[in-house]
Amino acid sequence: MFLTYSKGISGNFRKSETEVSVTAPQHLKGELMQVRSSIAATVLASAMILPMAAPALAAPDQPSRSQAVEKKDTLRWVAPQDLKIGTAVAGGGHHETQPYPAPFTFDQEYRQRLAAEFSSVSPENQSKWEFVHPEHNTYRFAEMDAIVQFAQENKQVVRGHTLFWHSQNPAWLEEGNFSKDELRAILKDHIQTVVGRYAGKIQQWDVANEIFNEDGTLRTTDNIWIRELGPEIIADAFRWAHEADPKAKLFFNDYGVEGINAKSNAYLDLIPKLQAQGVPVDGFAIQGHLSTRYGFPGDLQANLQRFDALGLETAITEIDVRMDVAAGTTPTDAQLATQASYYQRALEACVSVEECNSFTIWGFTDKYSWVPVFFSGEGEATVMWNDFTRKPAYYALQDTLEQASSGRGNR
Ligand code: 9MR
Repeated sequence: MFLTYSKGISGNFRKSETEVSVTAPQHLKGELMQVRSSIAATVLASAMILPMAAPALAAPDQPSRSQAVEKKDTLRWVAPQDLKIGTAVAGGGHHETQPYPAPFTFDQEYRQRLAAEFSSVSPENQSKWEFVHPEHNTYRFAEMDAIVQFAQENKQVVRGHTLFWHSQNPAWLEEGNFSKDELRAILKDHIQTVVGRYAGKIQQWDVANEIFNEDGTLRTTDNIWIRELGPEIIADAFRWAHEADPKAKLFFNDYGVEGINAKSNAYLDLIPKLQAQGVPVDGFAIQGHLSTRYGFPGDLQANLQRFDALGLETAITEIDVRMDVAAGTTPTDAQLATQASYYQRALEACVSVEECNSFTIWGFTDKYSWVPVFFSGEGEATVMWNDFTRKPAYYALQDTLEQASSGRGNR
């Protein structure tokens, strides 16, 4: 299922490099080979004033007023109440020879920022098949349970990710030679077990992830469910999820659908057809993995708008903006400004669309980011440096949220 490639890890911040070997998931096959990662050896003191422990907050969407002095500078504080501002919770990924960090379990500053800055959290890998269902009859819920509990304690919503995907499936499933009936039963059991466990505690589920190819055709070869059970199984996945948690909003989620193109057109075509059959689809989510190598997708807002016009919720679910950074160098001011403008324009697009209610960044600090592990020569894709200090991109988001709050009202 995985291919092997090599990468270098700098033991100190963009200094020495050591070649090691890691595996890349199927869905990134062919995309990435030589990669480089920079990880700060030490965490510097934060410039922000924050409480020592992740607090239990008083209001459903914002920190309590009594902590206003410390908190009102954060993203969730300045965001409009009807817009969730989220992040992936790092952990559980494919960094086999560089054990993927799970900072949520040990990094207190990470946890404090996670609580203080965000009103929505997404398990980066901890609710994917491979992680949560490692053996046929074994579920592994501890990590996801902890994230959901943390979210509840900090008045955050959770985006579940994901139930129906071609990647990060366990070997027992992909190589199991199951009959069609068995596969169908396995999928139903998985969806109802996982969604049912967290019923009432998940705001949005990415039910189906990345089901289309770039040309708008269904992934009929690499998606085991579509290949073995036919496209009709997509509707069943949504139905089973809805049965297990009628309150959760159920989404399609994909990358490469930021603009109006063959892939996003395919979703625009599919979703109304499913809805006409009574299939409970609530939303369309755009991941937003961007690179400054390419222009900003200027039709993002128009694209979101046409899904909104169908009566769907929309969301940006995984945005990051990577840039070219040679080993031993730091991004230039111009690079940082370009990155900031991409984040800002994406957020502006979302806030301009009525039912775009959730904007999630795929990790908030370069200290824990999937990007340099997967993209050779690119990195620095998040809004905070390794030491949690804020980049121009952070302030661009903060300013945009502040403006959106006055525009959308309801503070
Ligand atoms: O960030 C995730 C990383 O830790 C994993 O190793 C990787 C493996 O596929 O998946 C990353 O998250 C992906 C997300 O689940 C779906 N959209 C693309 C994301 C980046 O690959």
